Amino acid sequence: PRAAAPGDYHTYGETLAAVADAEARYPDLVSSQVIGRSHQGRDIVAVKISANVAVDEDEPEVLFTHNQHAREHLTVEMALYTLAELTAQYGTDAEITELLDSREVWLIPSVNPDGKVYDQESGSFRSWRKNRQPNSGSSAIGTDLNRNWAHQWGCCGGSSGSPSSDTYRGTAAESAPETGVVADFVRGRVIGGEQQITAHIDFHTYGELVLWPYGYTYADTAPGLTQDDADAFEALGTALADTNGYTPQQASDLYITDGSVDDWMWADQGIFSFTFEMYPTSSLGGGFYPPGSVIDRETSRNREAVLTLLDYADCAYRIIGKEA
Ligand code: 0X9
Ligand code: CA
Ligand code: ZN
Repeated sequence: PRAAAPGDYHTYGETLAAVADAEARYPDLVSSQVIGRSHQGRDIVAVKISANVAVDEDEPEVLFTHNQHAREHLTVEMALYTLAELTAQYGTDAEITELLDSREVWLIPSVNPDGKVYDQESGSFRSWRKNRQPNSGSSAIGTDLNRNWAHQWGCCGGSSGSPSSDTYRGTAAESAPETGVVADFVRGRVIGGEQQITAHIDFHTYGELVLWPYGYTYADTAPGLTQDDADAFEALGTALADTNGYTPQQASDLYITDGSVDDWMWADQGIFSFTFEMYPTSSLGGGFYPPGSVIDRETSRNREAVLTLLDYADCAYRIIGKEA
C-alpha cells in the first residue's frame, strides 16, 4: 500500500469535532471537558463515557491516554474508535452495555495537541515526537512527555538532559504543561482519599507490544511493586496481549525509560497502567505513518483488550486469584 498522507488521519480539530458530535448524539453516555491547555494554548480534552454520564457514580474508572508522542497519529484514531464503538454498541452489545453500566471510562484523545498539529498540518509529516515548548538557553524545541512524569524522573539513564534529544526529560518532573495537566486530572480523581481510576492504557506506536511497569529498572520487583503486583501485571498484560497478538513484556525489557507515564500511574497512584505499542511491528509496515487503509483493522484489533481491561477494573488481582 501507498505511504500515509497527513489527510489519512484525523487532525486535532477534526478529533475535537468527532468528540463534540458523539456528545451531541449520545448526551446520556458521553460528556467532554477541557482539563487544561498545552504550551501553545490548545485545549486538552477528557471524554467521559458511562451510563448516567452526568452523575459521578461510585464505579471503577478506567483511563485511556493517547498521542503523548506527536507523530503517533494512529493512537488518536484508537481513541475515536473506542468512543465510536462504546457509544454505538451501548444497548445493543450485551458486554458493552454491562461494562458502561458498571464502569466510568475516560479518554484523553490527544495529550500533545501542539506536537500533533506541528507534525501533521504543514503539508507533509515531520517525524516530530516531543511537545512544542521552547527550552531556555537552547534553540532546540520540545520535551519528551513520556520522560517528564514524576516517578524516578531522570533517575536511570532512560532519558536525556539535552534539549536537542528526542528523549529530553525537561527541567523537572511535570515541567511540560501537558504532563502536568494530565497528572492533575488523575490526582483529581482521588475522592475520599481513594483513587477512582484503577486501570489505564497509554497508547503509542509502534512495535505491537503490551508493556507494564517498571520501565526505570530491570528488576521484576522494586519499591511499590511487590511480587503479587508483578504477577498481576504479567497475568493481565499477557491476557490483553492474547486478544490482539501483541508481545507482552515488562517495559524495561524493551529499554530502560525513566519518567514514563506507566511508572508514575502505578507507583504514585496505584493504577494498573499499561503501555500499548500499536501497529506496525517495524518500519516495513510504515513505521509511525502506516497507510490510512489499516486504521479500521488496527484500531478494532484492540476492541477485546479494551473491554478486558474494563472488565478487570473492579480488581486486577482477580486474574491471579488474589482478590483484595
Ligand atoms: O520510548 C517510549 O516512550 C515508548 N516507545 S515510542 O516508540 N512510542 O516512543 C516506549 C516506552 C516504554 N517504556 C515504558 N512504557 N515505561
Ligand atoms: Ca455511570
Ligand atoms: Zn510513543
